[in-house]
Amino acid sequence: MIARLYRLLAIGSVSIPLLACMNSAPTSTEQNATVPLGIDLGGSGPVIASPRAEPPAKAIAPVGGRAMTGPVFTRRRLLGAAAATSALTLAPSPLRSALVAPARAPLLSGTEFQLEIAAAPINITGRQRTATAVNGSVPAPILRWREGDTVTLAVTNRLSEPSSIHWHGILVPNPMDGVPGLTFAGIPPGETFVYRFPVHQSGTYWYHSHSGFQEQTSLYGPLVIDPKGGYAQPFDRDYVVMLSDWTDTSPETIVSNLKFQSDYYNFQQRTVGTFFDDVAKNGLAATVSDRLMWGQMRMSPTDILDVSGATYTYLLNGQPPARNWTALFRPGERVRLRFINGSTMSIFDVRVDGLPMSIVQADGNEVVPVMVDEFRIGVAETYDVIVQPTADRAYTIFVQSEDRTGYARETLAPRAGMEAAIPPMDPRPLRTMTDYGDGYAARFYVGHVQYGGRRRGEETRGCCRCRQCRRDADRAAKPSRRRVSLRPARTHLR
Ligand SMILES: [Cu+2]
Repeated sequence: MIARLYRLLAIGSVSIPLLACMNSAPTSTEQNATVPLGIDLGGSGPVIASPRAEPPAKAIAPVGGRAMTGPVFTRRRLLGAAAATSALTLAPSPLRSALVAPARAPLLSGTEFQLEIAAAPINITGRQRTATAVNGSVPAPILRWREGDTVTLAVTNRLSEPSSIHWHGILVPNPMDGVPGLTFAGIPPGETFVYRFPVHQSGTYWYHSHSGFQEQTSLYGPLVIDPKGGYAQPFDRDYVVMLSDWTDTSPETIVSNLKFQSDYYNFQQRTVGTFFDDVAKNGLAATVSDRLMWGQMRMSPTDILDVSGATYTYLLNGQPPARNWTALFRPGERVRLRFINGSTMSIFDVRVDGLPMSIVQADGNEVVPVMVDEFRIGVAETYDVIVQPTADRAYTIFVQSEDRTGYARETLAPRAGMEAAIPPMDPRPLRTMTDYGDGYAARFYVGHVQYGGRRRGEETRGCCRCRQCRRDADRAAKPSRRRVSLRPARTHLR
């Protein structure tokens, strides 16, 4: 009874995404975003059983340096796909749940858009659940805009509760920002809100609901804006790679459990066994002192992500790993991959097994290209990379959760149906006191759907006043030659 009461109180009336966006951005317009798109703007394809016909989508105009040669999403293809999926809805239910047809998120480009938010059946884990879809699609359609245009988006809410769409990272007039209770009143059930604003920027971004838990239930989509002056880095193919996390558990239950017990979903706690392992390795005194220090801080070195792969299925363009979403290339082509982390609260390490990546854009901003083997992407961030596979073989795009409890993957291949080996996951990390010194602040803003927030007046370095943390804070305050790279905490150069 008390637990239930607490749960009701804990969920409260505050939109979780709203908290996250407010925490991470000082203004109503967020500056860190993610979105994909591309030549074959290969979207994603979830397992939605009953998509609706979309508003007409125009063929994608070529973008980037050289002419693009990949498939283009035309109205005819779109209608064909819609017809095929409509047929699916008529199938008997066993067939329906067995079919996990790799649909693709539709690509919508131009200046006028009609988006309809509605509940839709989805099946990621083998069990039918209800997602919050846009135009019947999960992820929501890829929107492709052009810098300098003025876009008009009529968003109709077919849910039984208020909804909204927030354009993450887009510089818009305040009333167009889409944050209920802050910049507008939200979209009541059955009503349409028309967003209209000039597009002053270019890059990869995304959009999502800012109401309740609709983002966790799949209301997120890629947003790609082509630059007026063309791309600085040429590429032949362009793909959106939207990352997300799905759970059959209701988001209300997850938040309630986490508020009740912050390590509710941590199934990797240290045990008596690891205590004796550490004694054998480090000695009794050091191990006891280590345990006392963590205990004093009421923290845990295994506290990596609040919710892990035990609860989440990690999706890439709406597809679980088994579905193997595939992006095509011809050997020698330059392939732009627009990574967007549209997950609720998962941090990922991304690599293309066997290929170096050139990072050319971060959160919609062009950067001097940086070659990396792997990069870390936090919630709501976007990174554009260019890879150039020269061999006639398949490559796995491998996306591990930070705590190594699960992964999403995609295949980059010269022909459909090919598959590359899936690498083993890296060893599970353990937090150290130093990580908390640097990472603690990040942890509290990074969750896009975060249930807390950095406490006011709290220092950004040093999680407490213990000796170790004060030492870390002192060290961090001094300039260090190691802190030179653009994003030292995220870009891992091997
Ligand atoms: Cu956002």
